[in-house]
Amino acid sequence: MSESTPKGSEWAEWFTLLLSANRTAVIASVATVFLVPVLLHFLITVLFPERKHLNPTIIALGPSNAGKTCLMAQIELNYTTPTNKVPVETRPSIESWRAAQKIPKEIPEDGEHIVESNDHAWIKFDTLDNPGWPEQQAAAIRQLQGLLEERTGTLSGVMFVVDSSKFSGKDEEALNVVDDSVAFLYDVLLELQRSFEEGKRTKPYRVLICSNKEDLFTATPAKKVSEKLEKGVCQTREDKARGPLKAGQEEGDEIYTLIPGGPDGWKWLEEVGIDVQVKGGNLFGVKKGSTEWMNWIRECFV
Ligand SMILES: Nc1nc2c(ncn2[C@@H]2O[C@H](COP(=O)(O)OP(=O)(O)OP(=O)(O)O)[C@@H](O)[C@H]2O)c(=O)[nH]1
Ligand SMILES: [Mg+2]
Repeated sequence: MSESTPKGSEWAEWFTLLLSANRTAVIASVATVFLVPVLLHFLITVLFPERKHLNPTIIALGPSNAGKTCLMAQIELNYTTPTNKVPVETRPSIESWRAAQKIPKEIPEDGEHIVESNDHAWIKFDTLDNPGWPEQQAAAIRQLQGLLEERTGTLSGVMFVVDSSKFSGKDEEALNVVDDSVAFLYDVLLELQRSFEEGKRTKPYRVLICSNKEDLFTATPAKKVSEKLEKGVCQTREDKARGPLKAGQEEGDEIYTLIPGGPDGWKWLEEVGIDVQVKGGNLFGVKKGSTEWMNWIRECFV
């Protein structure tokens, strides 16, 4: 034992001092009692920063008026309310909206609903709905980036909702909707590719393109919507690669774009960990059709 180490008798003296009615000892003891928990709390919060969103999350993205809010509002109600009473409501989306949701582990036949008694029969998750106006899309992308920054597993899937009734129109409004859908989808896929390439995840990111509003007679079949979007995304990649330089970029700078490939039914994106599926459906109309979307959500949690 070194010279400076207190011997047994010295320890006893210290101990006696701490228990004595000495003023310094009382102050030291009180300070220790109050300061140690504060210091411990400080150390723990610095060493293990709190995660903001612990729940697995499905994020809803896509252009305005596509039906994201209606879809997010209806997920849980599909199974907890008799089908003929499920309200399909929307509200103006001004900012992101996080909601706790649940769907049954076993998807019931179309038209049935489940009674909420057995807690183990449900998959619980959050949805994060985002407004889709062009000026709000950057904020929506930031929400996606936030989820990608969390520890692996927080982002369970991306539901990219589009309005299929606008995909065959030749008028300016319809053309704008398609262009807007393509541009937004490109940005979403680019973020997922970046995250995968940075090694933030080994499992593929799941993306479901919900080709909504199939109840309308002007609706384009989901396969055609998919082809149009994929062709547009590939075209956007080419345009970005040789497009005008952005602020901070210089001639010769490499521009980060989606990987080459396609269109081939979105398979080219598998290489960068993105699994894209496209399914048609509708939230309104006599025969409501969101079963396939619900099945896709369920598969996100297998
Ligand atoms: N016919 C039909 N209309 C639908 C369907 N789904 C949604 N709508 C209507 O589409 C409009 C837009 O729905 P929202 O859910 O608010 O759209 P959103 O994507 O959330 O739009 P933003 O919040 O502006 O980005 C509403 O008037 C809905 O009633 C559908 O399946 N069929
Ligand atoms: Mg909305």
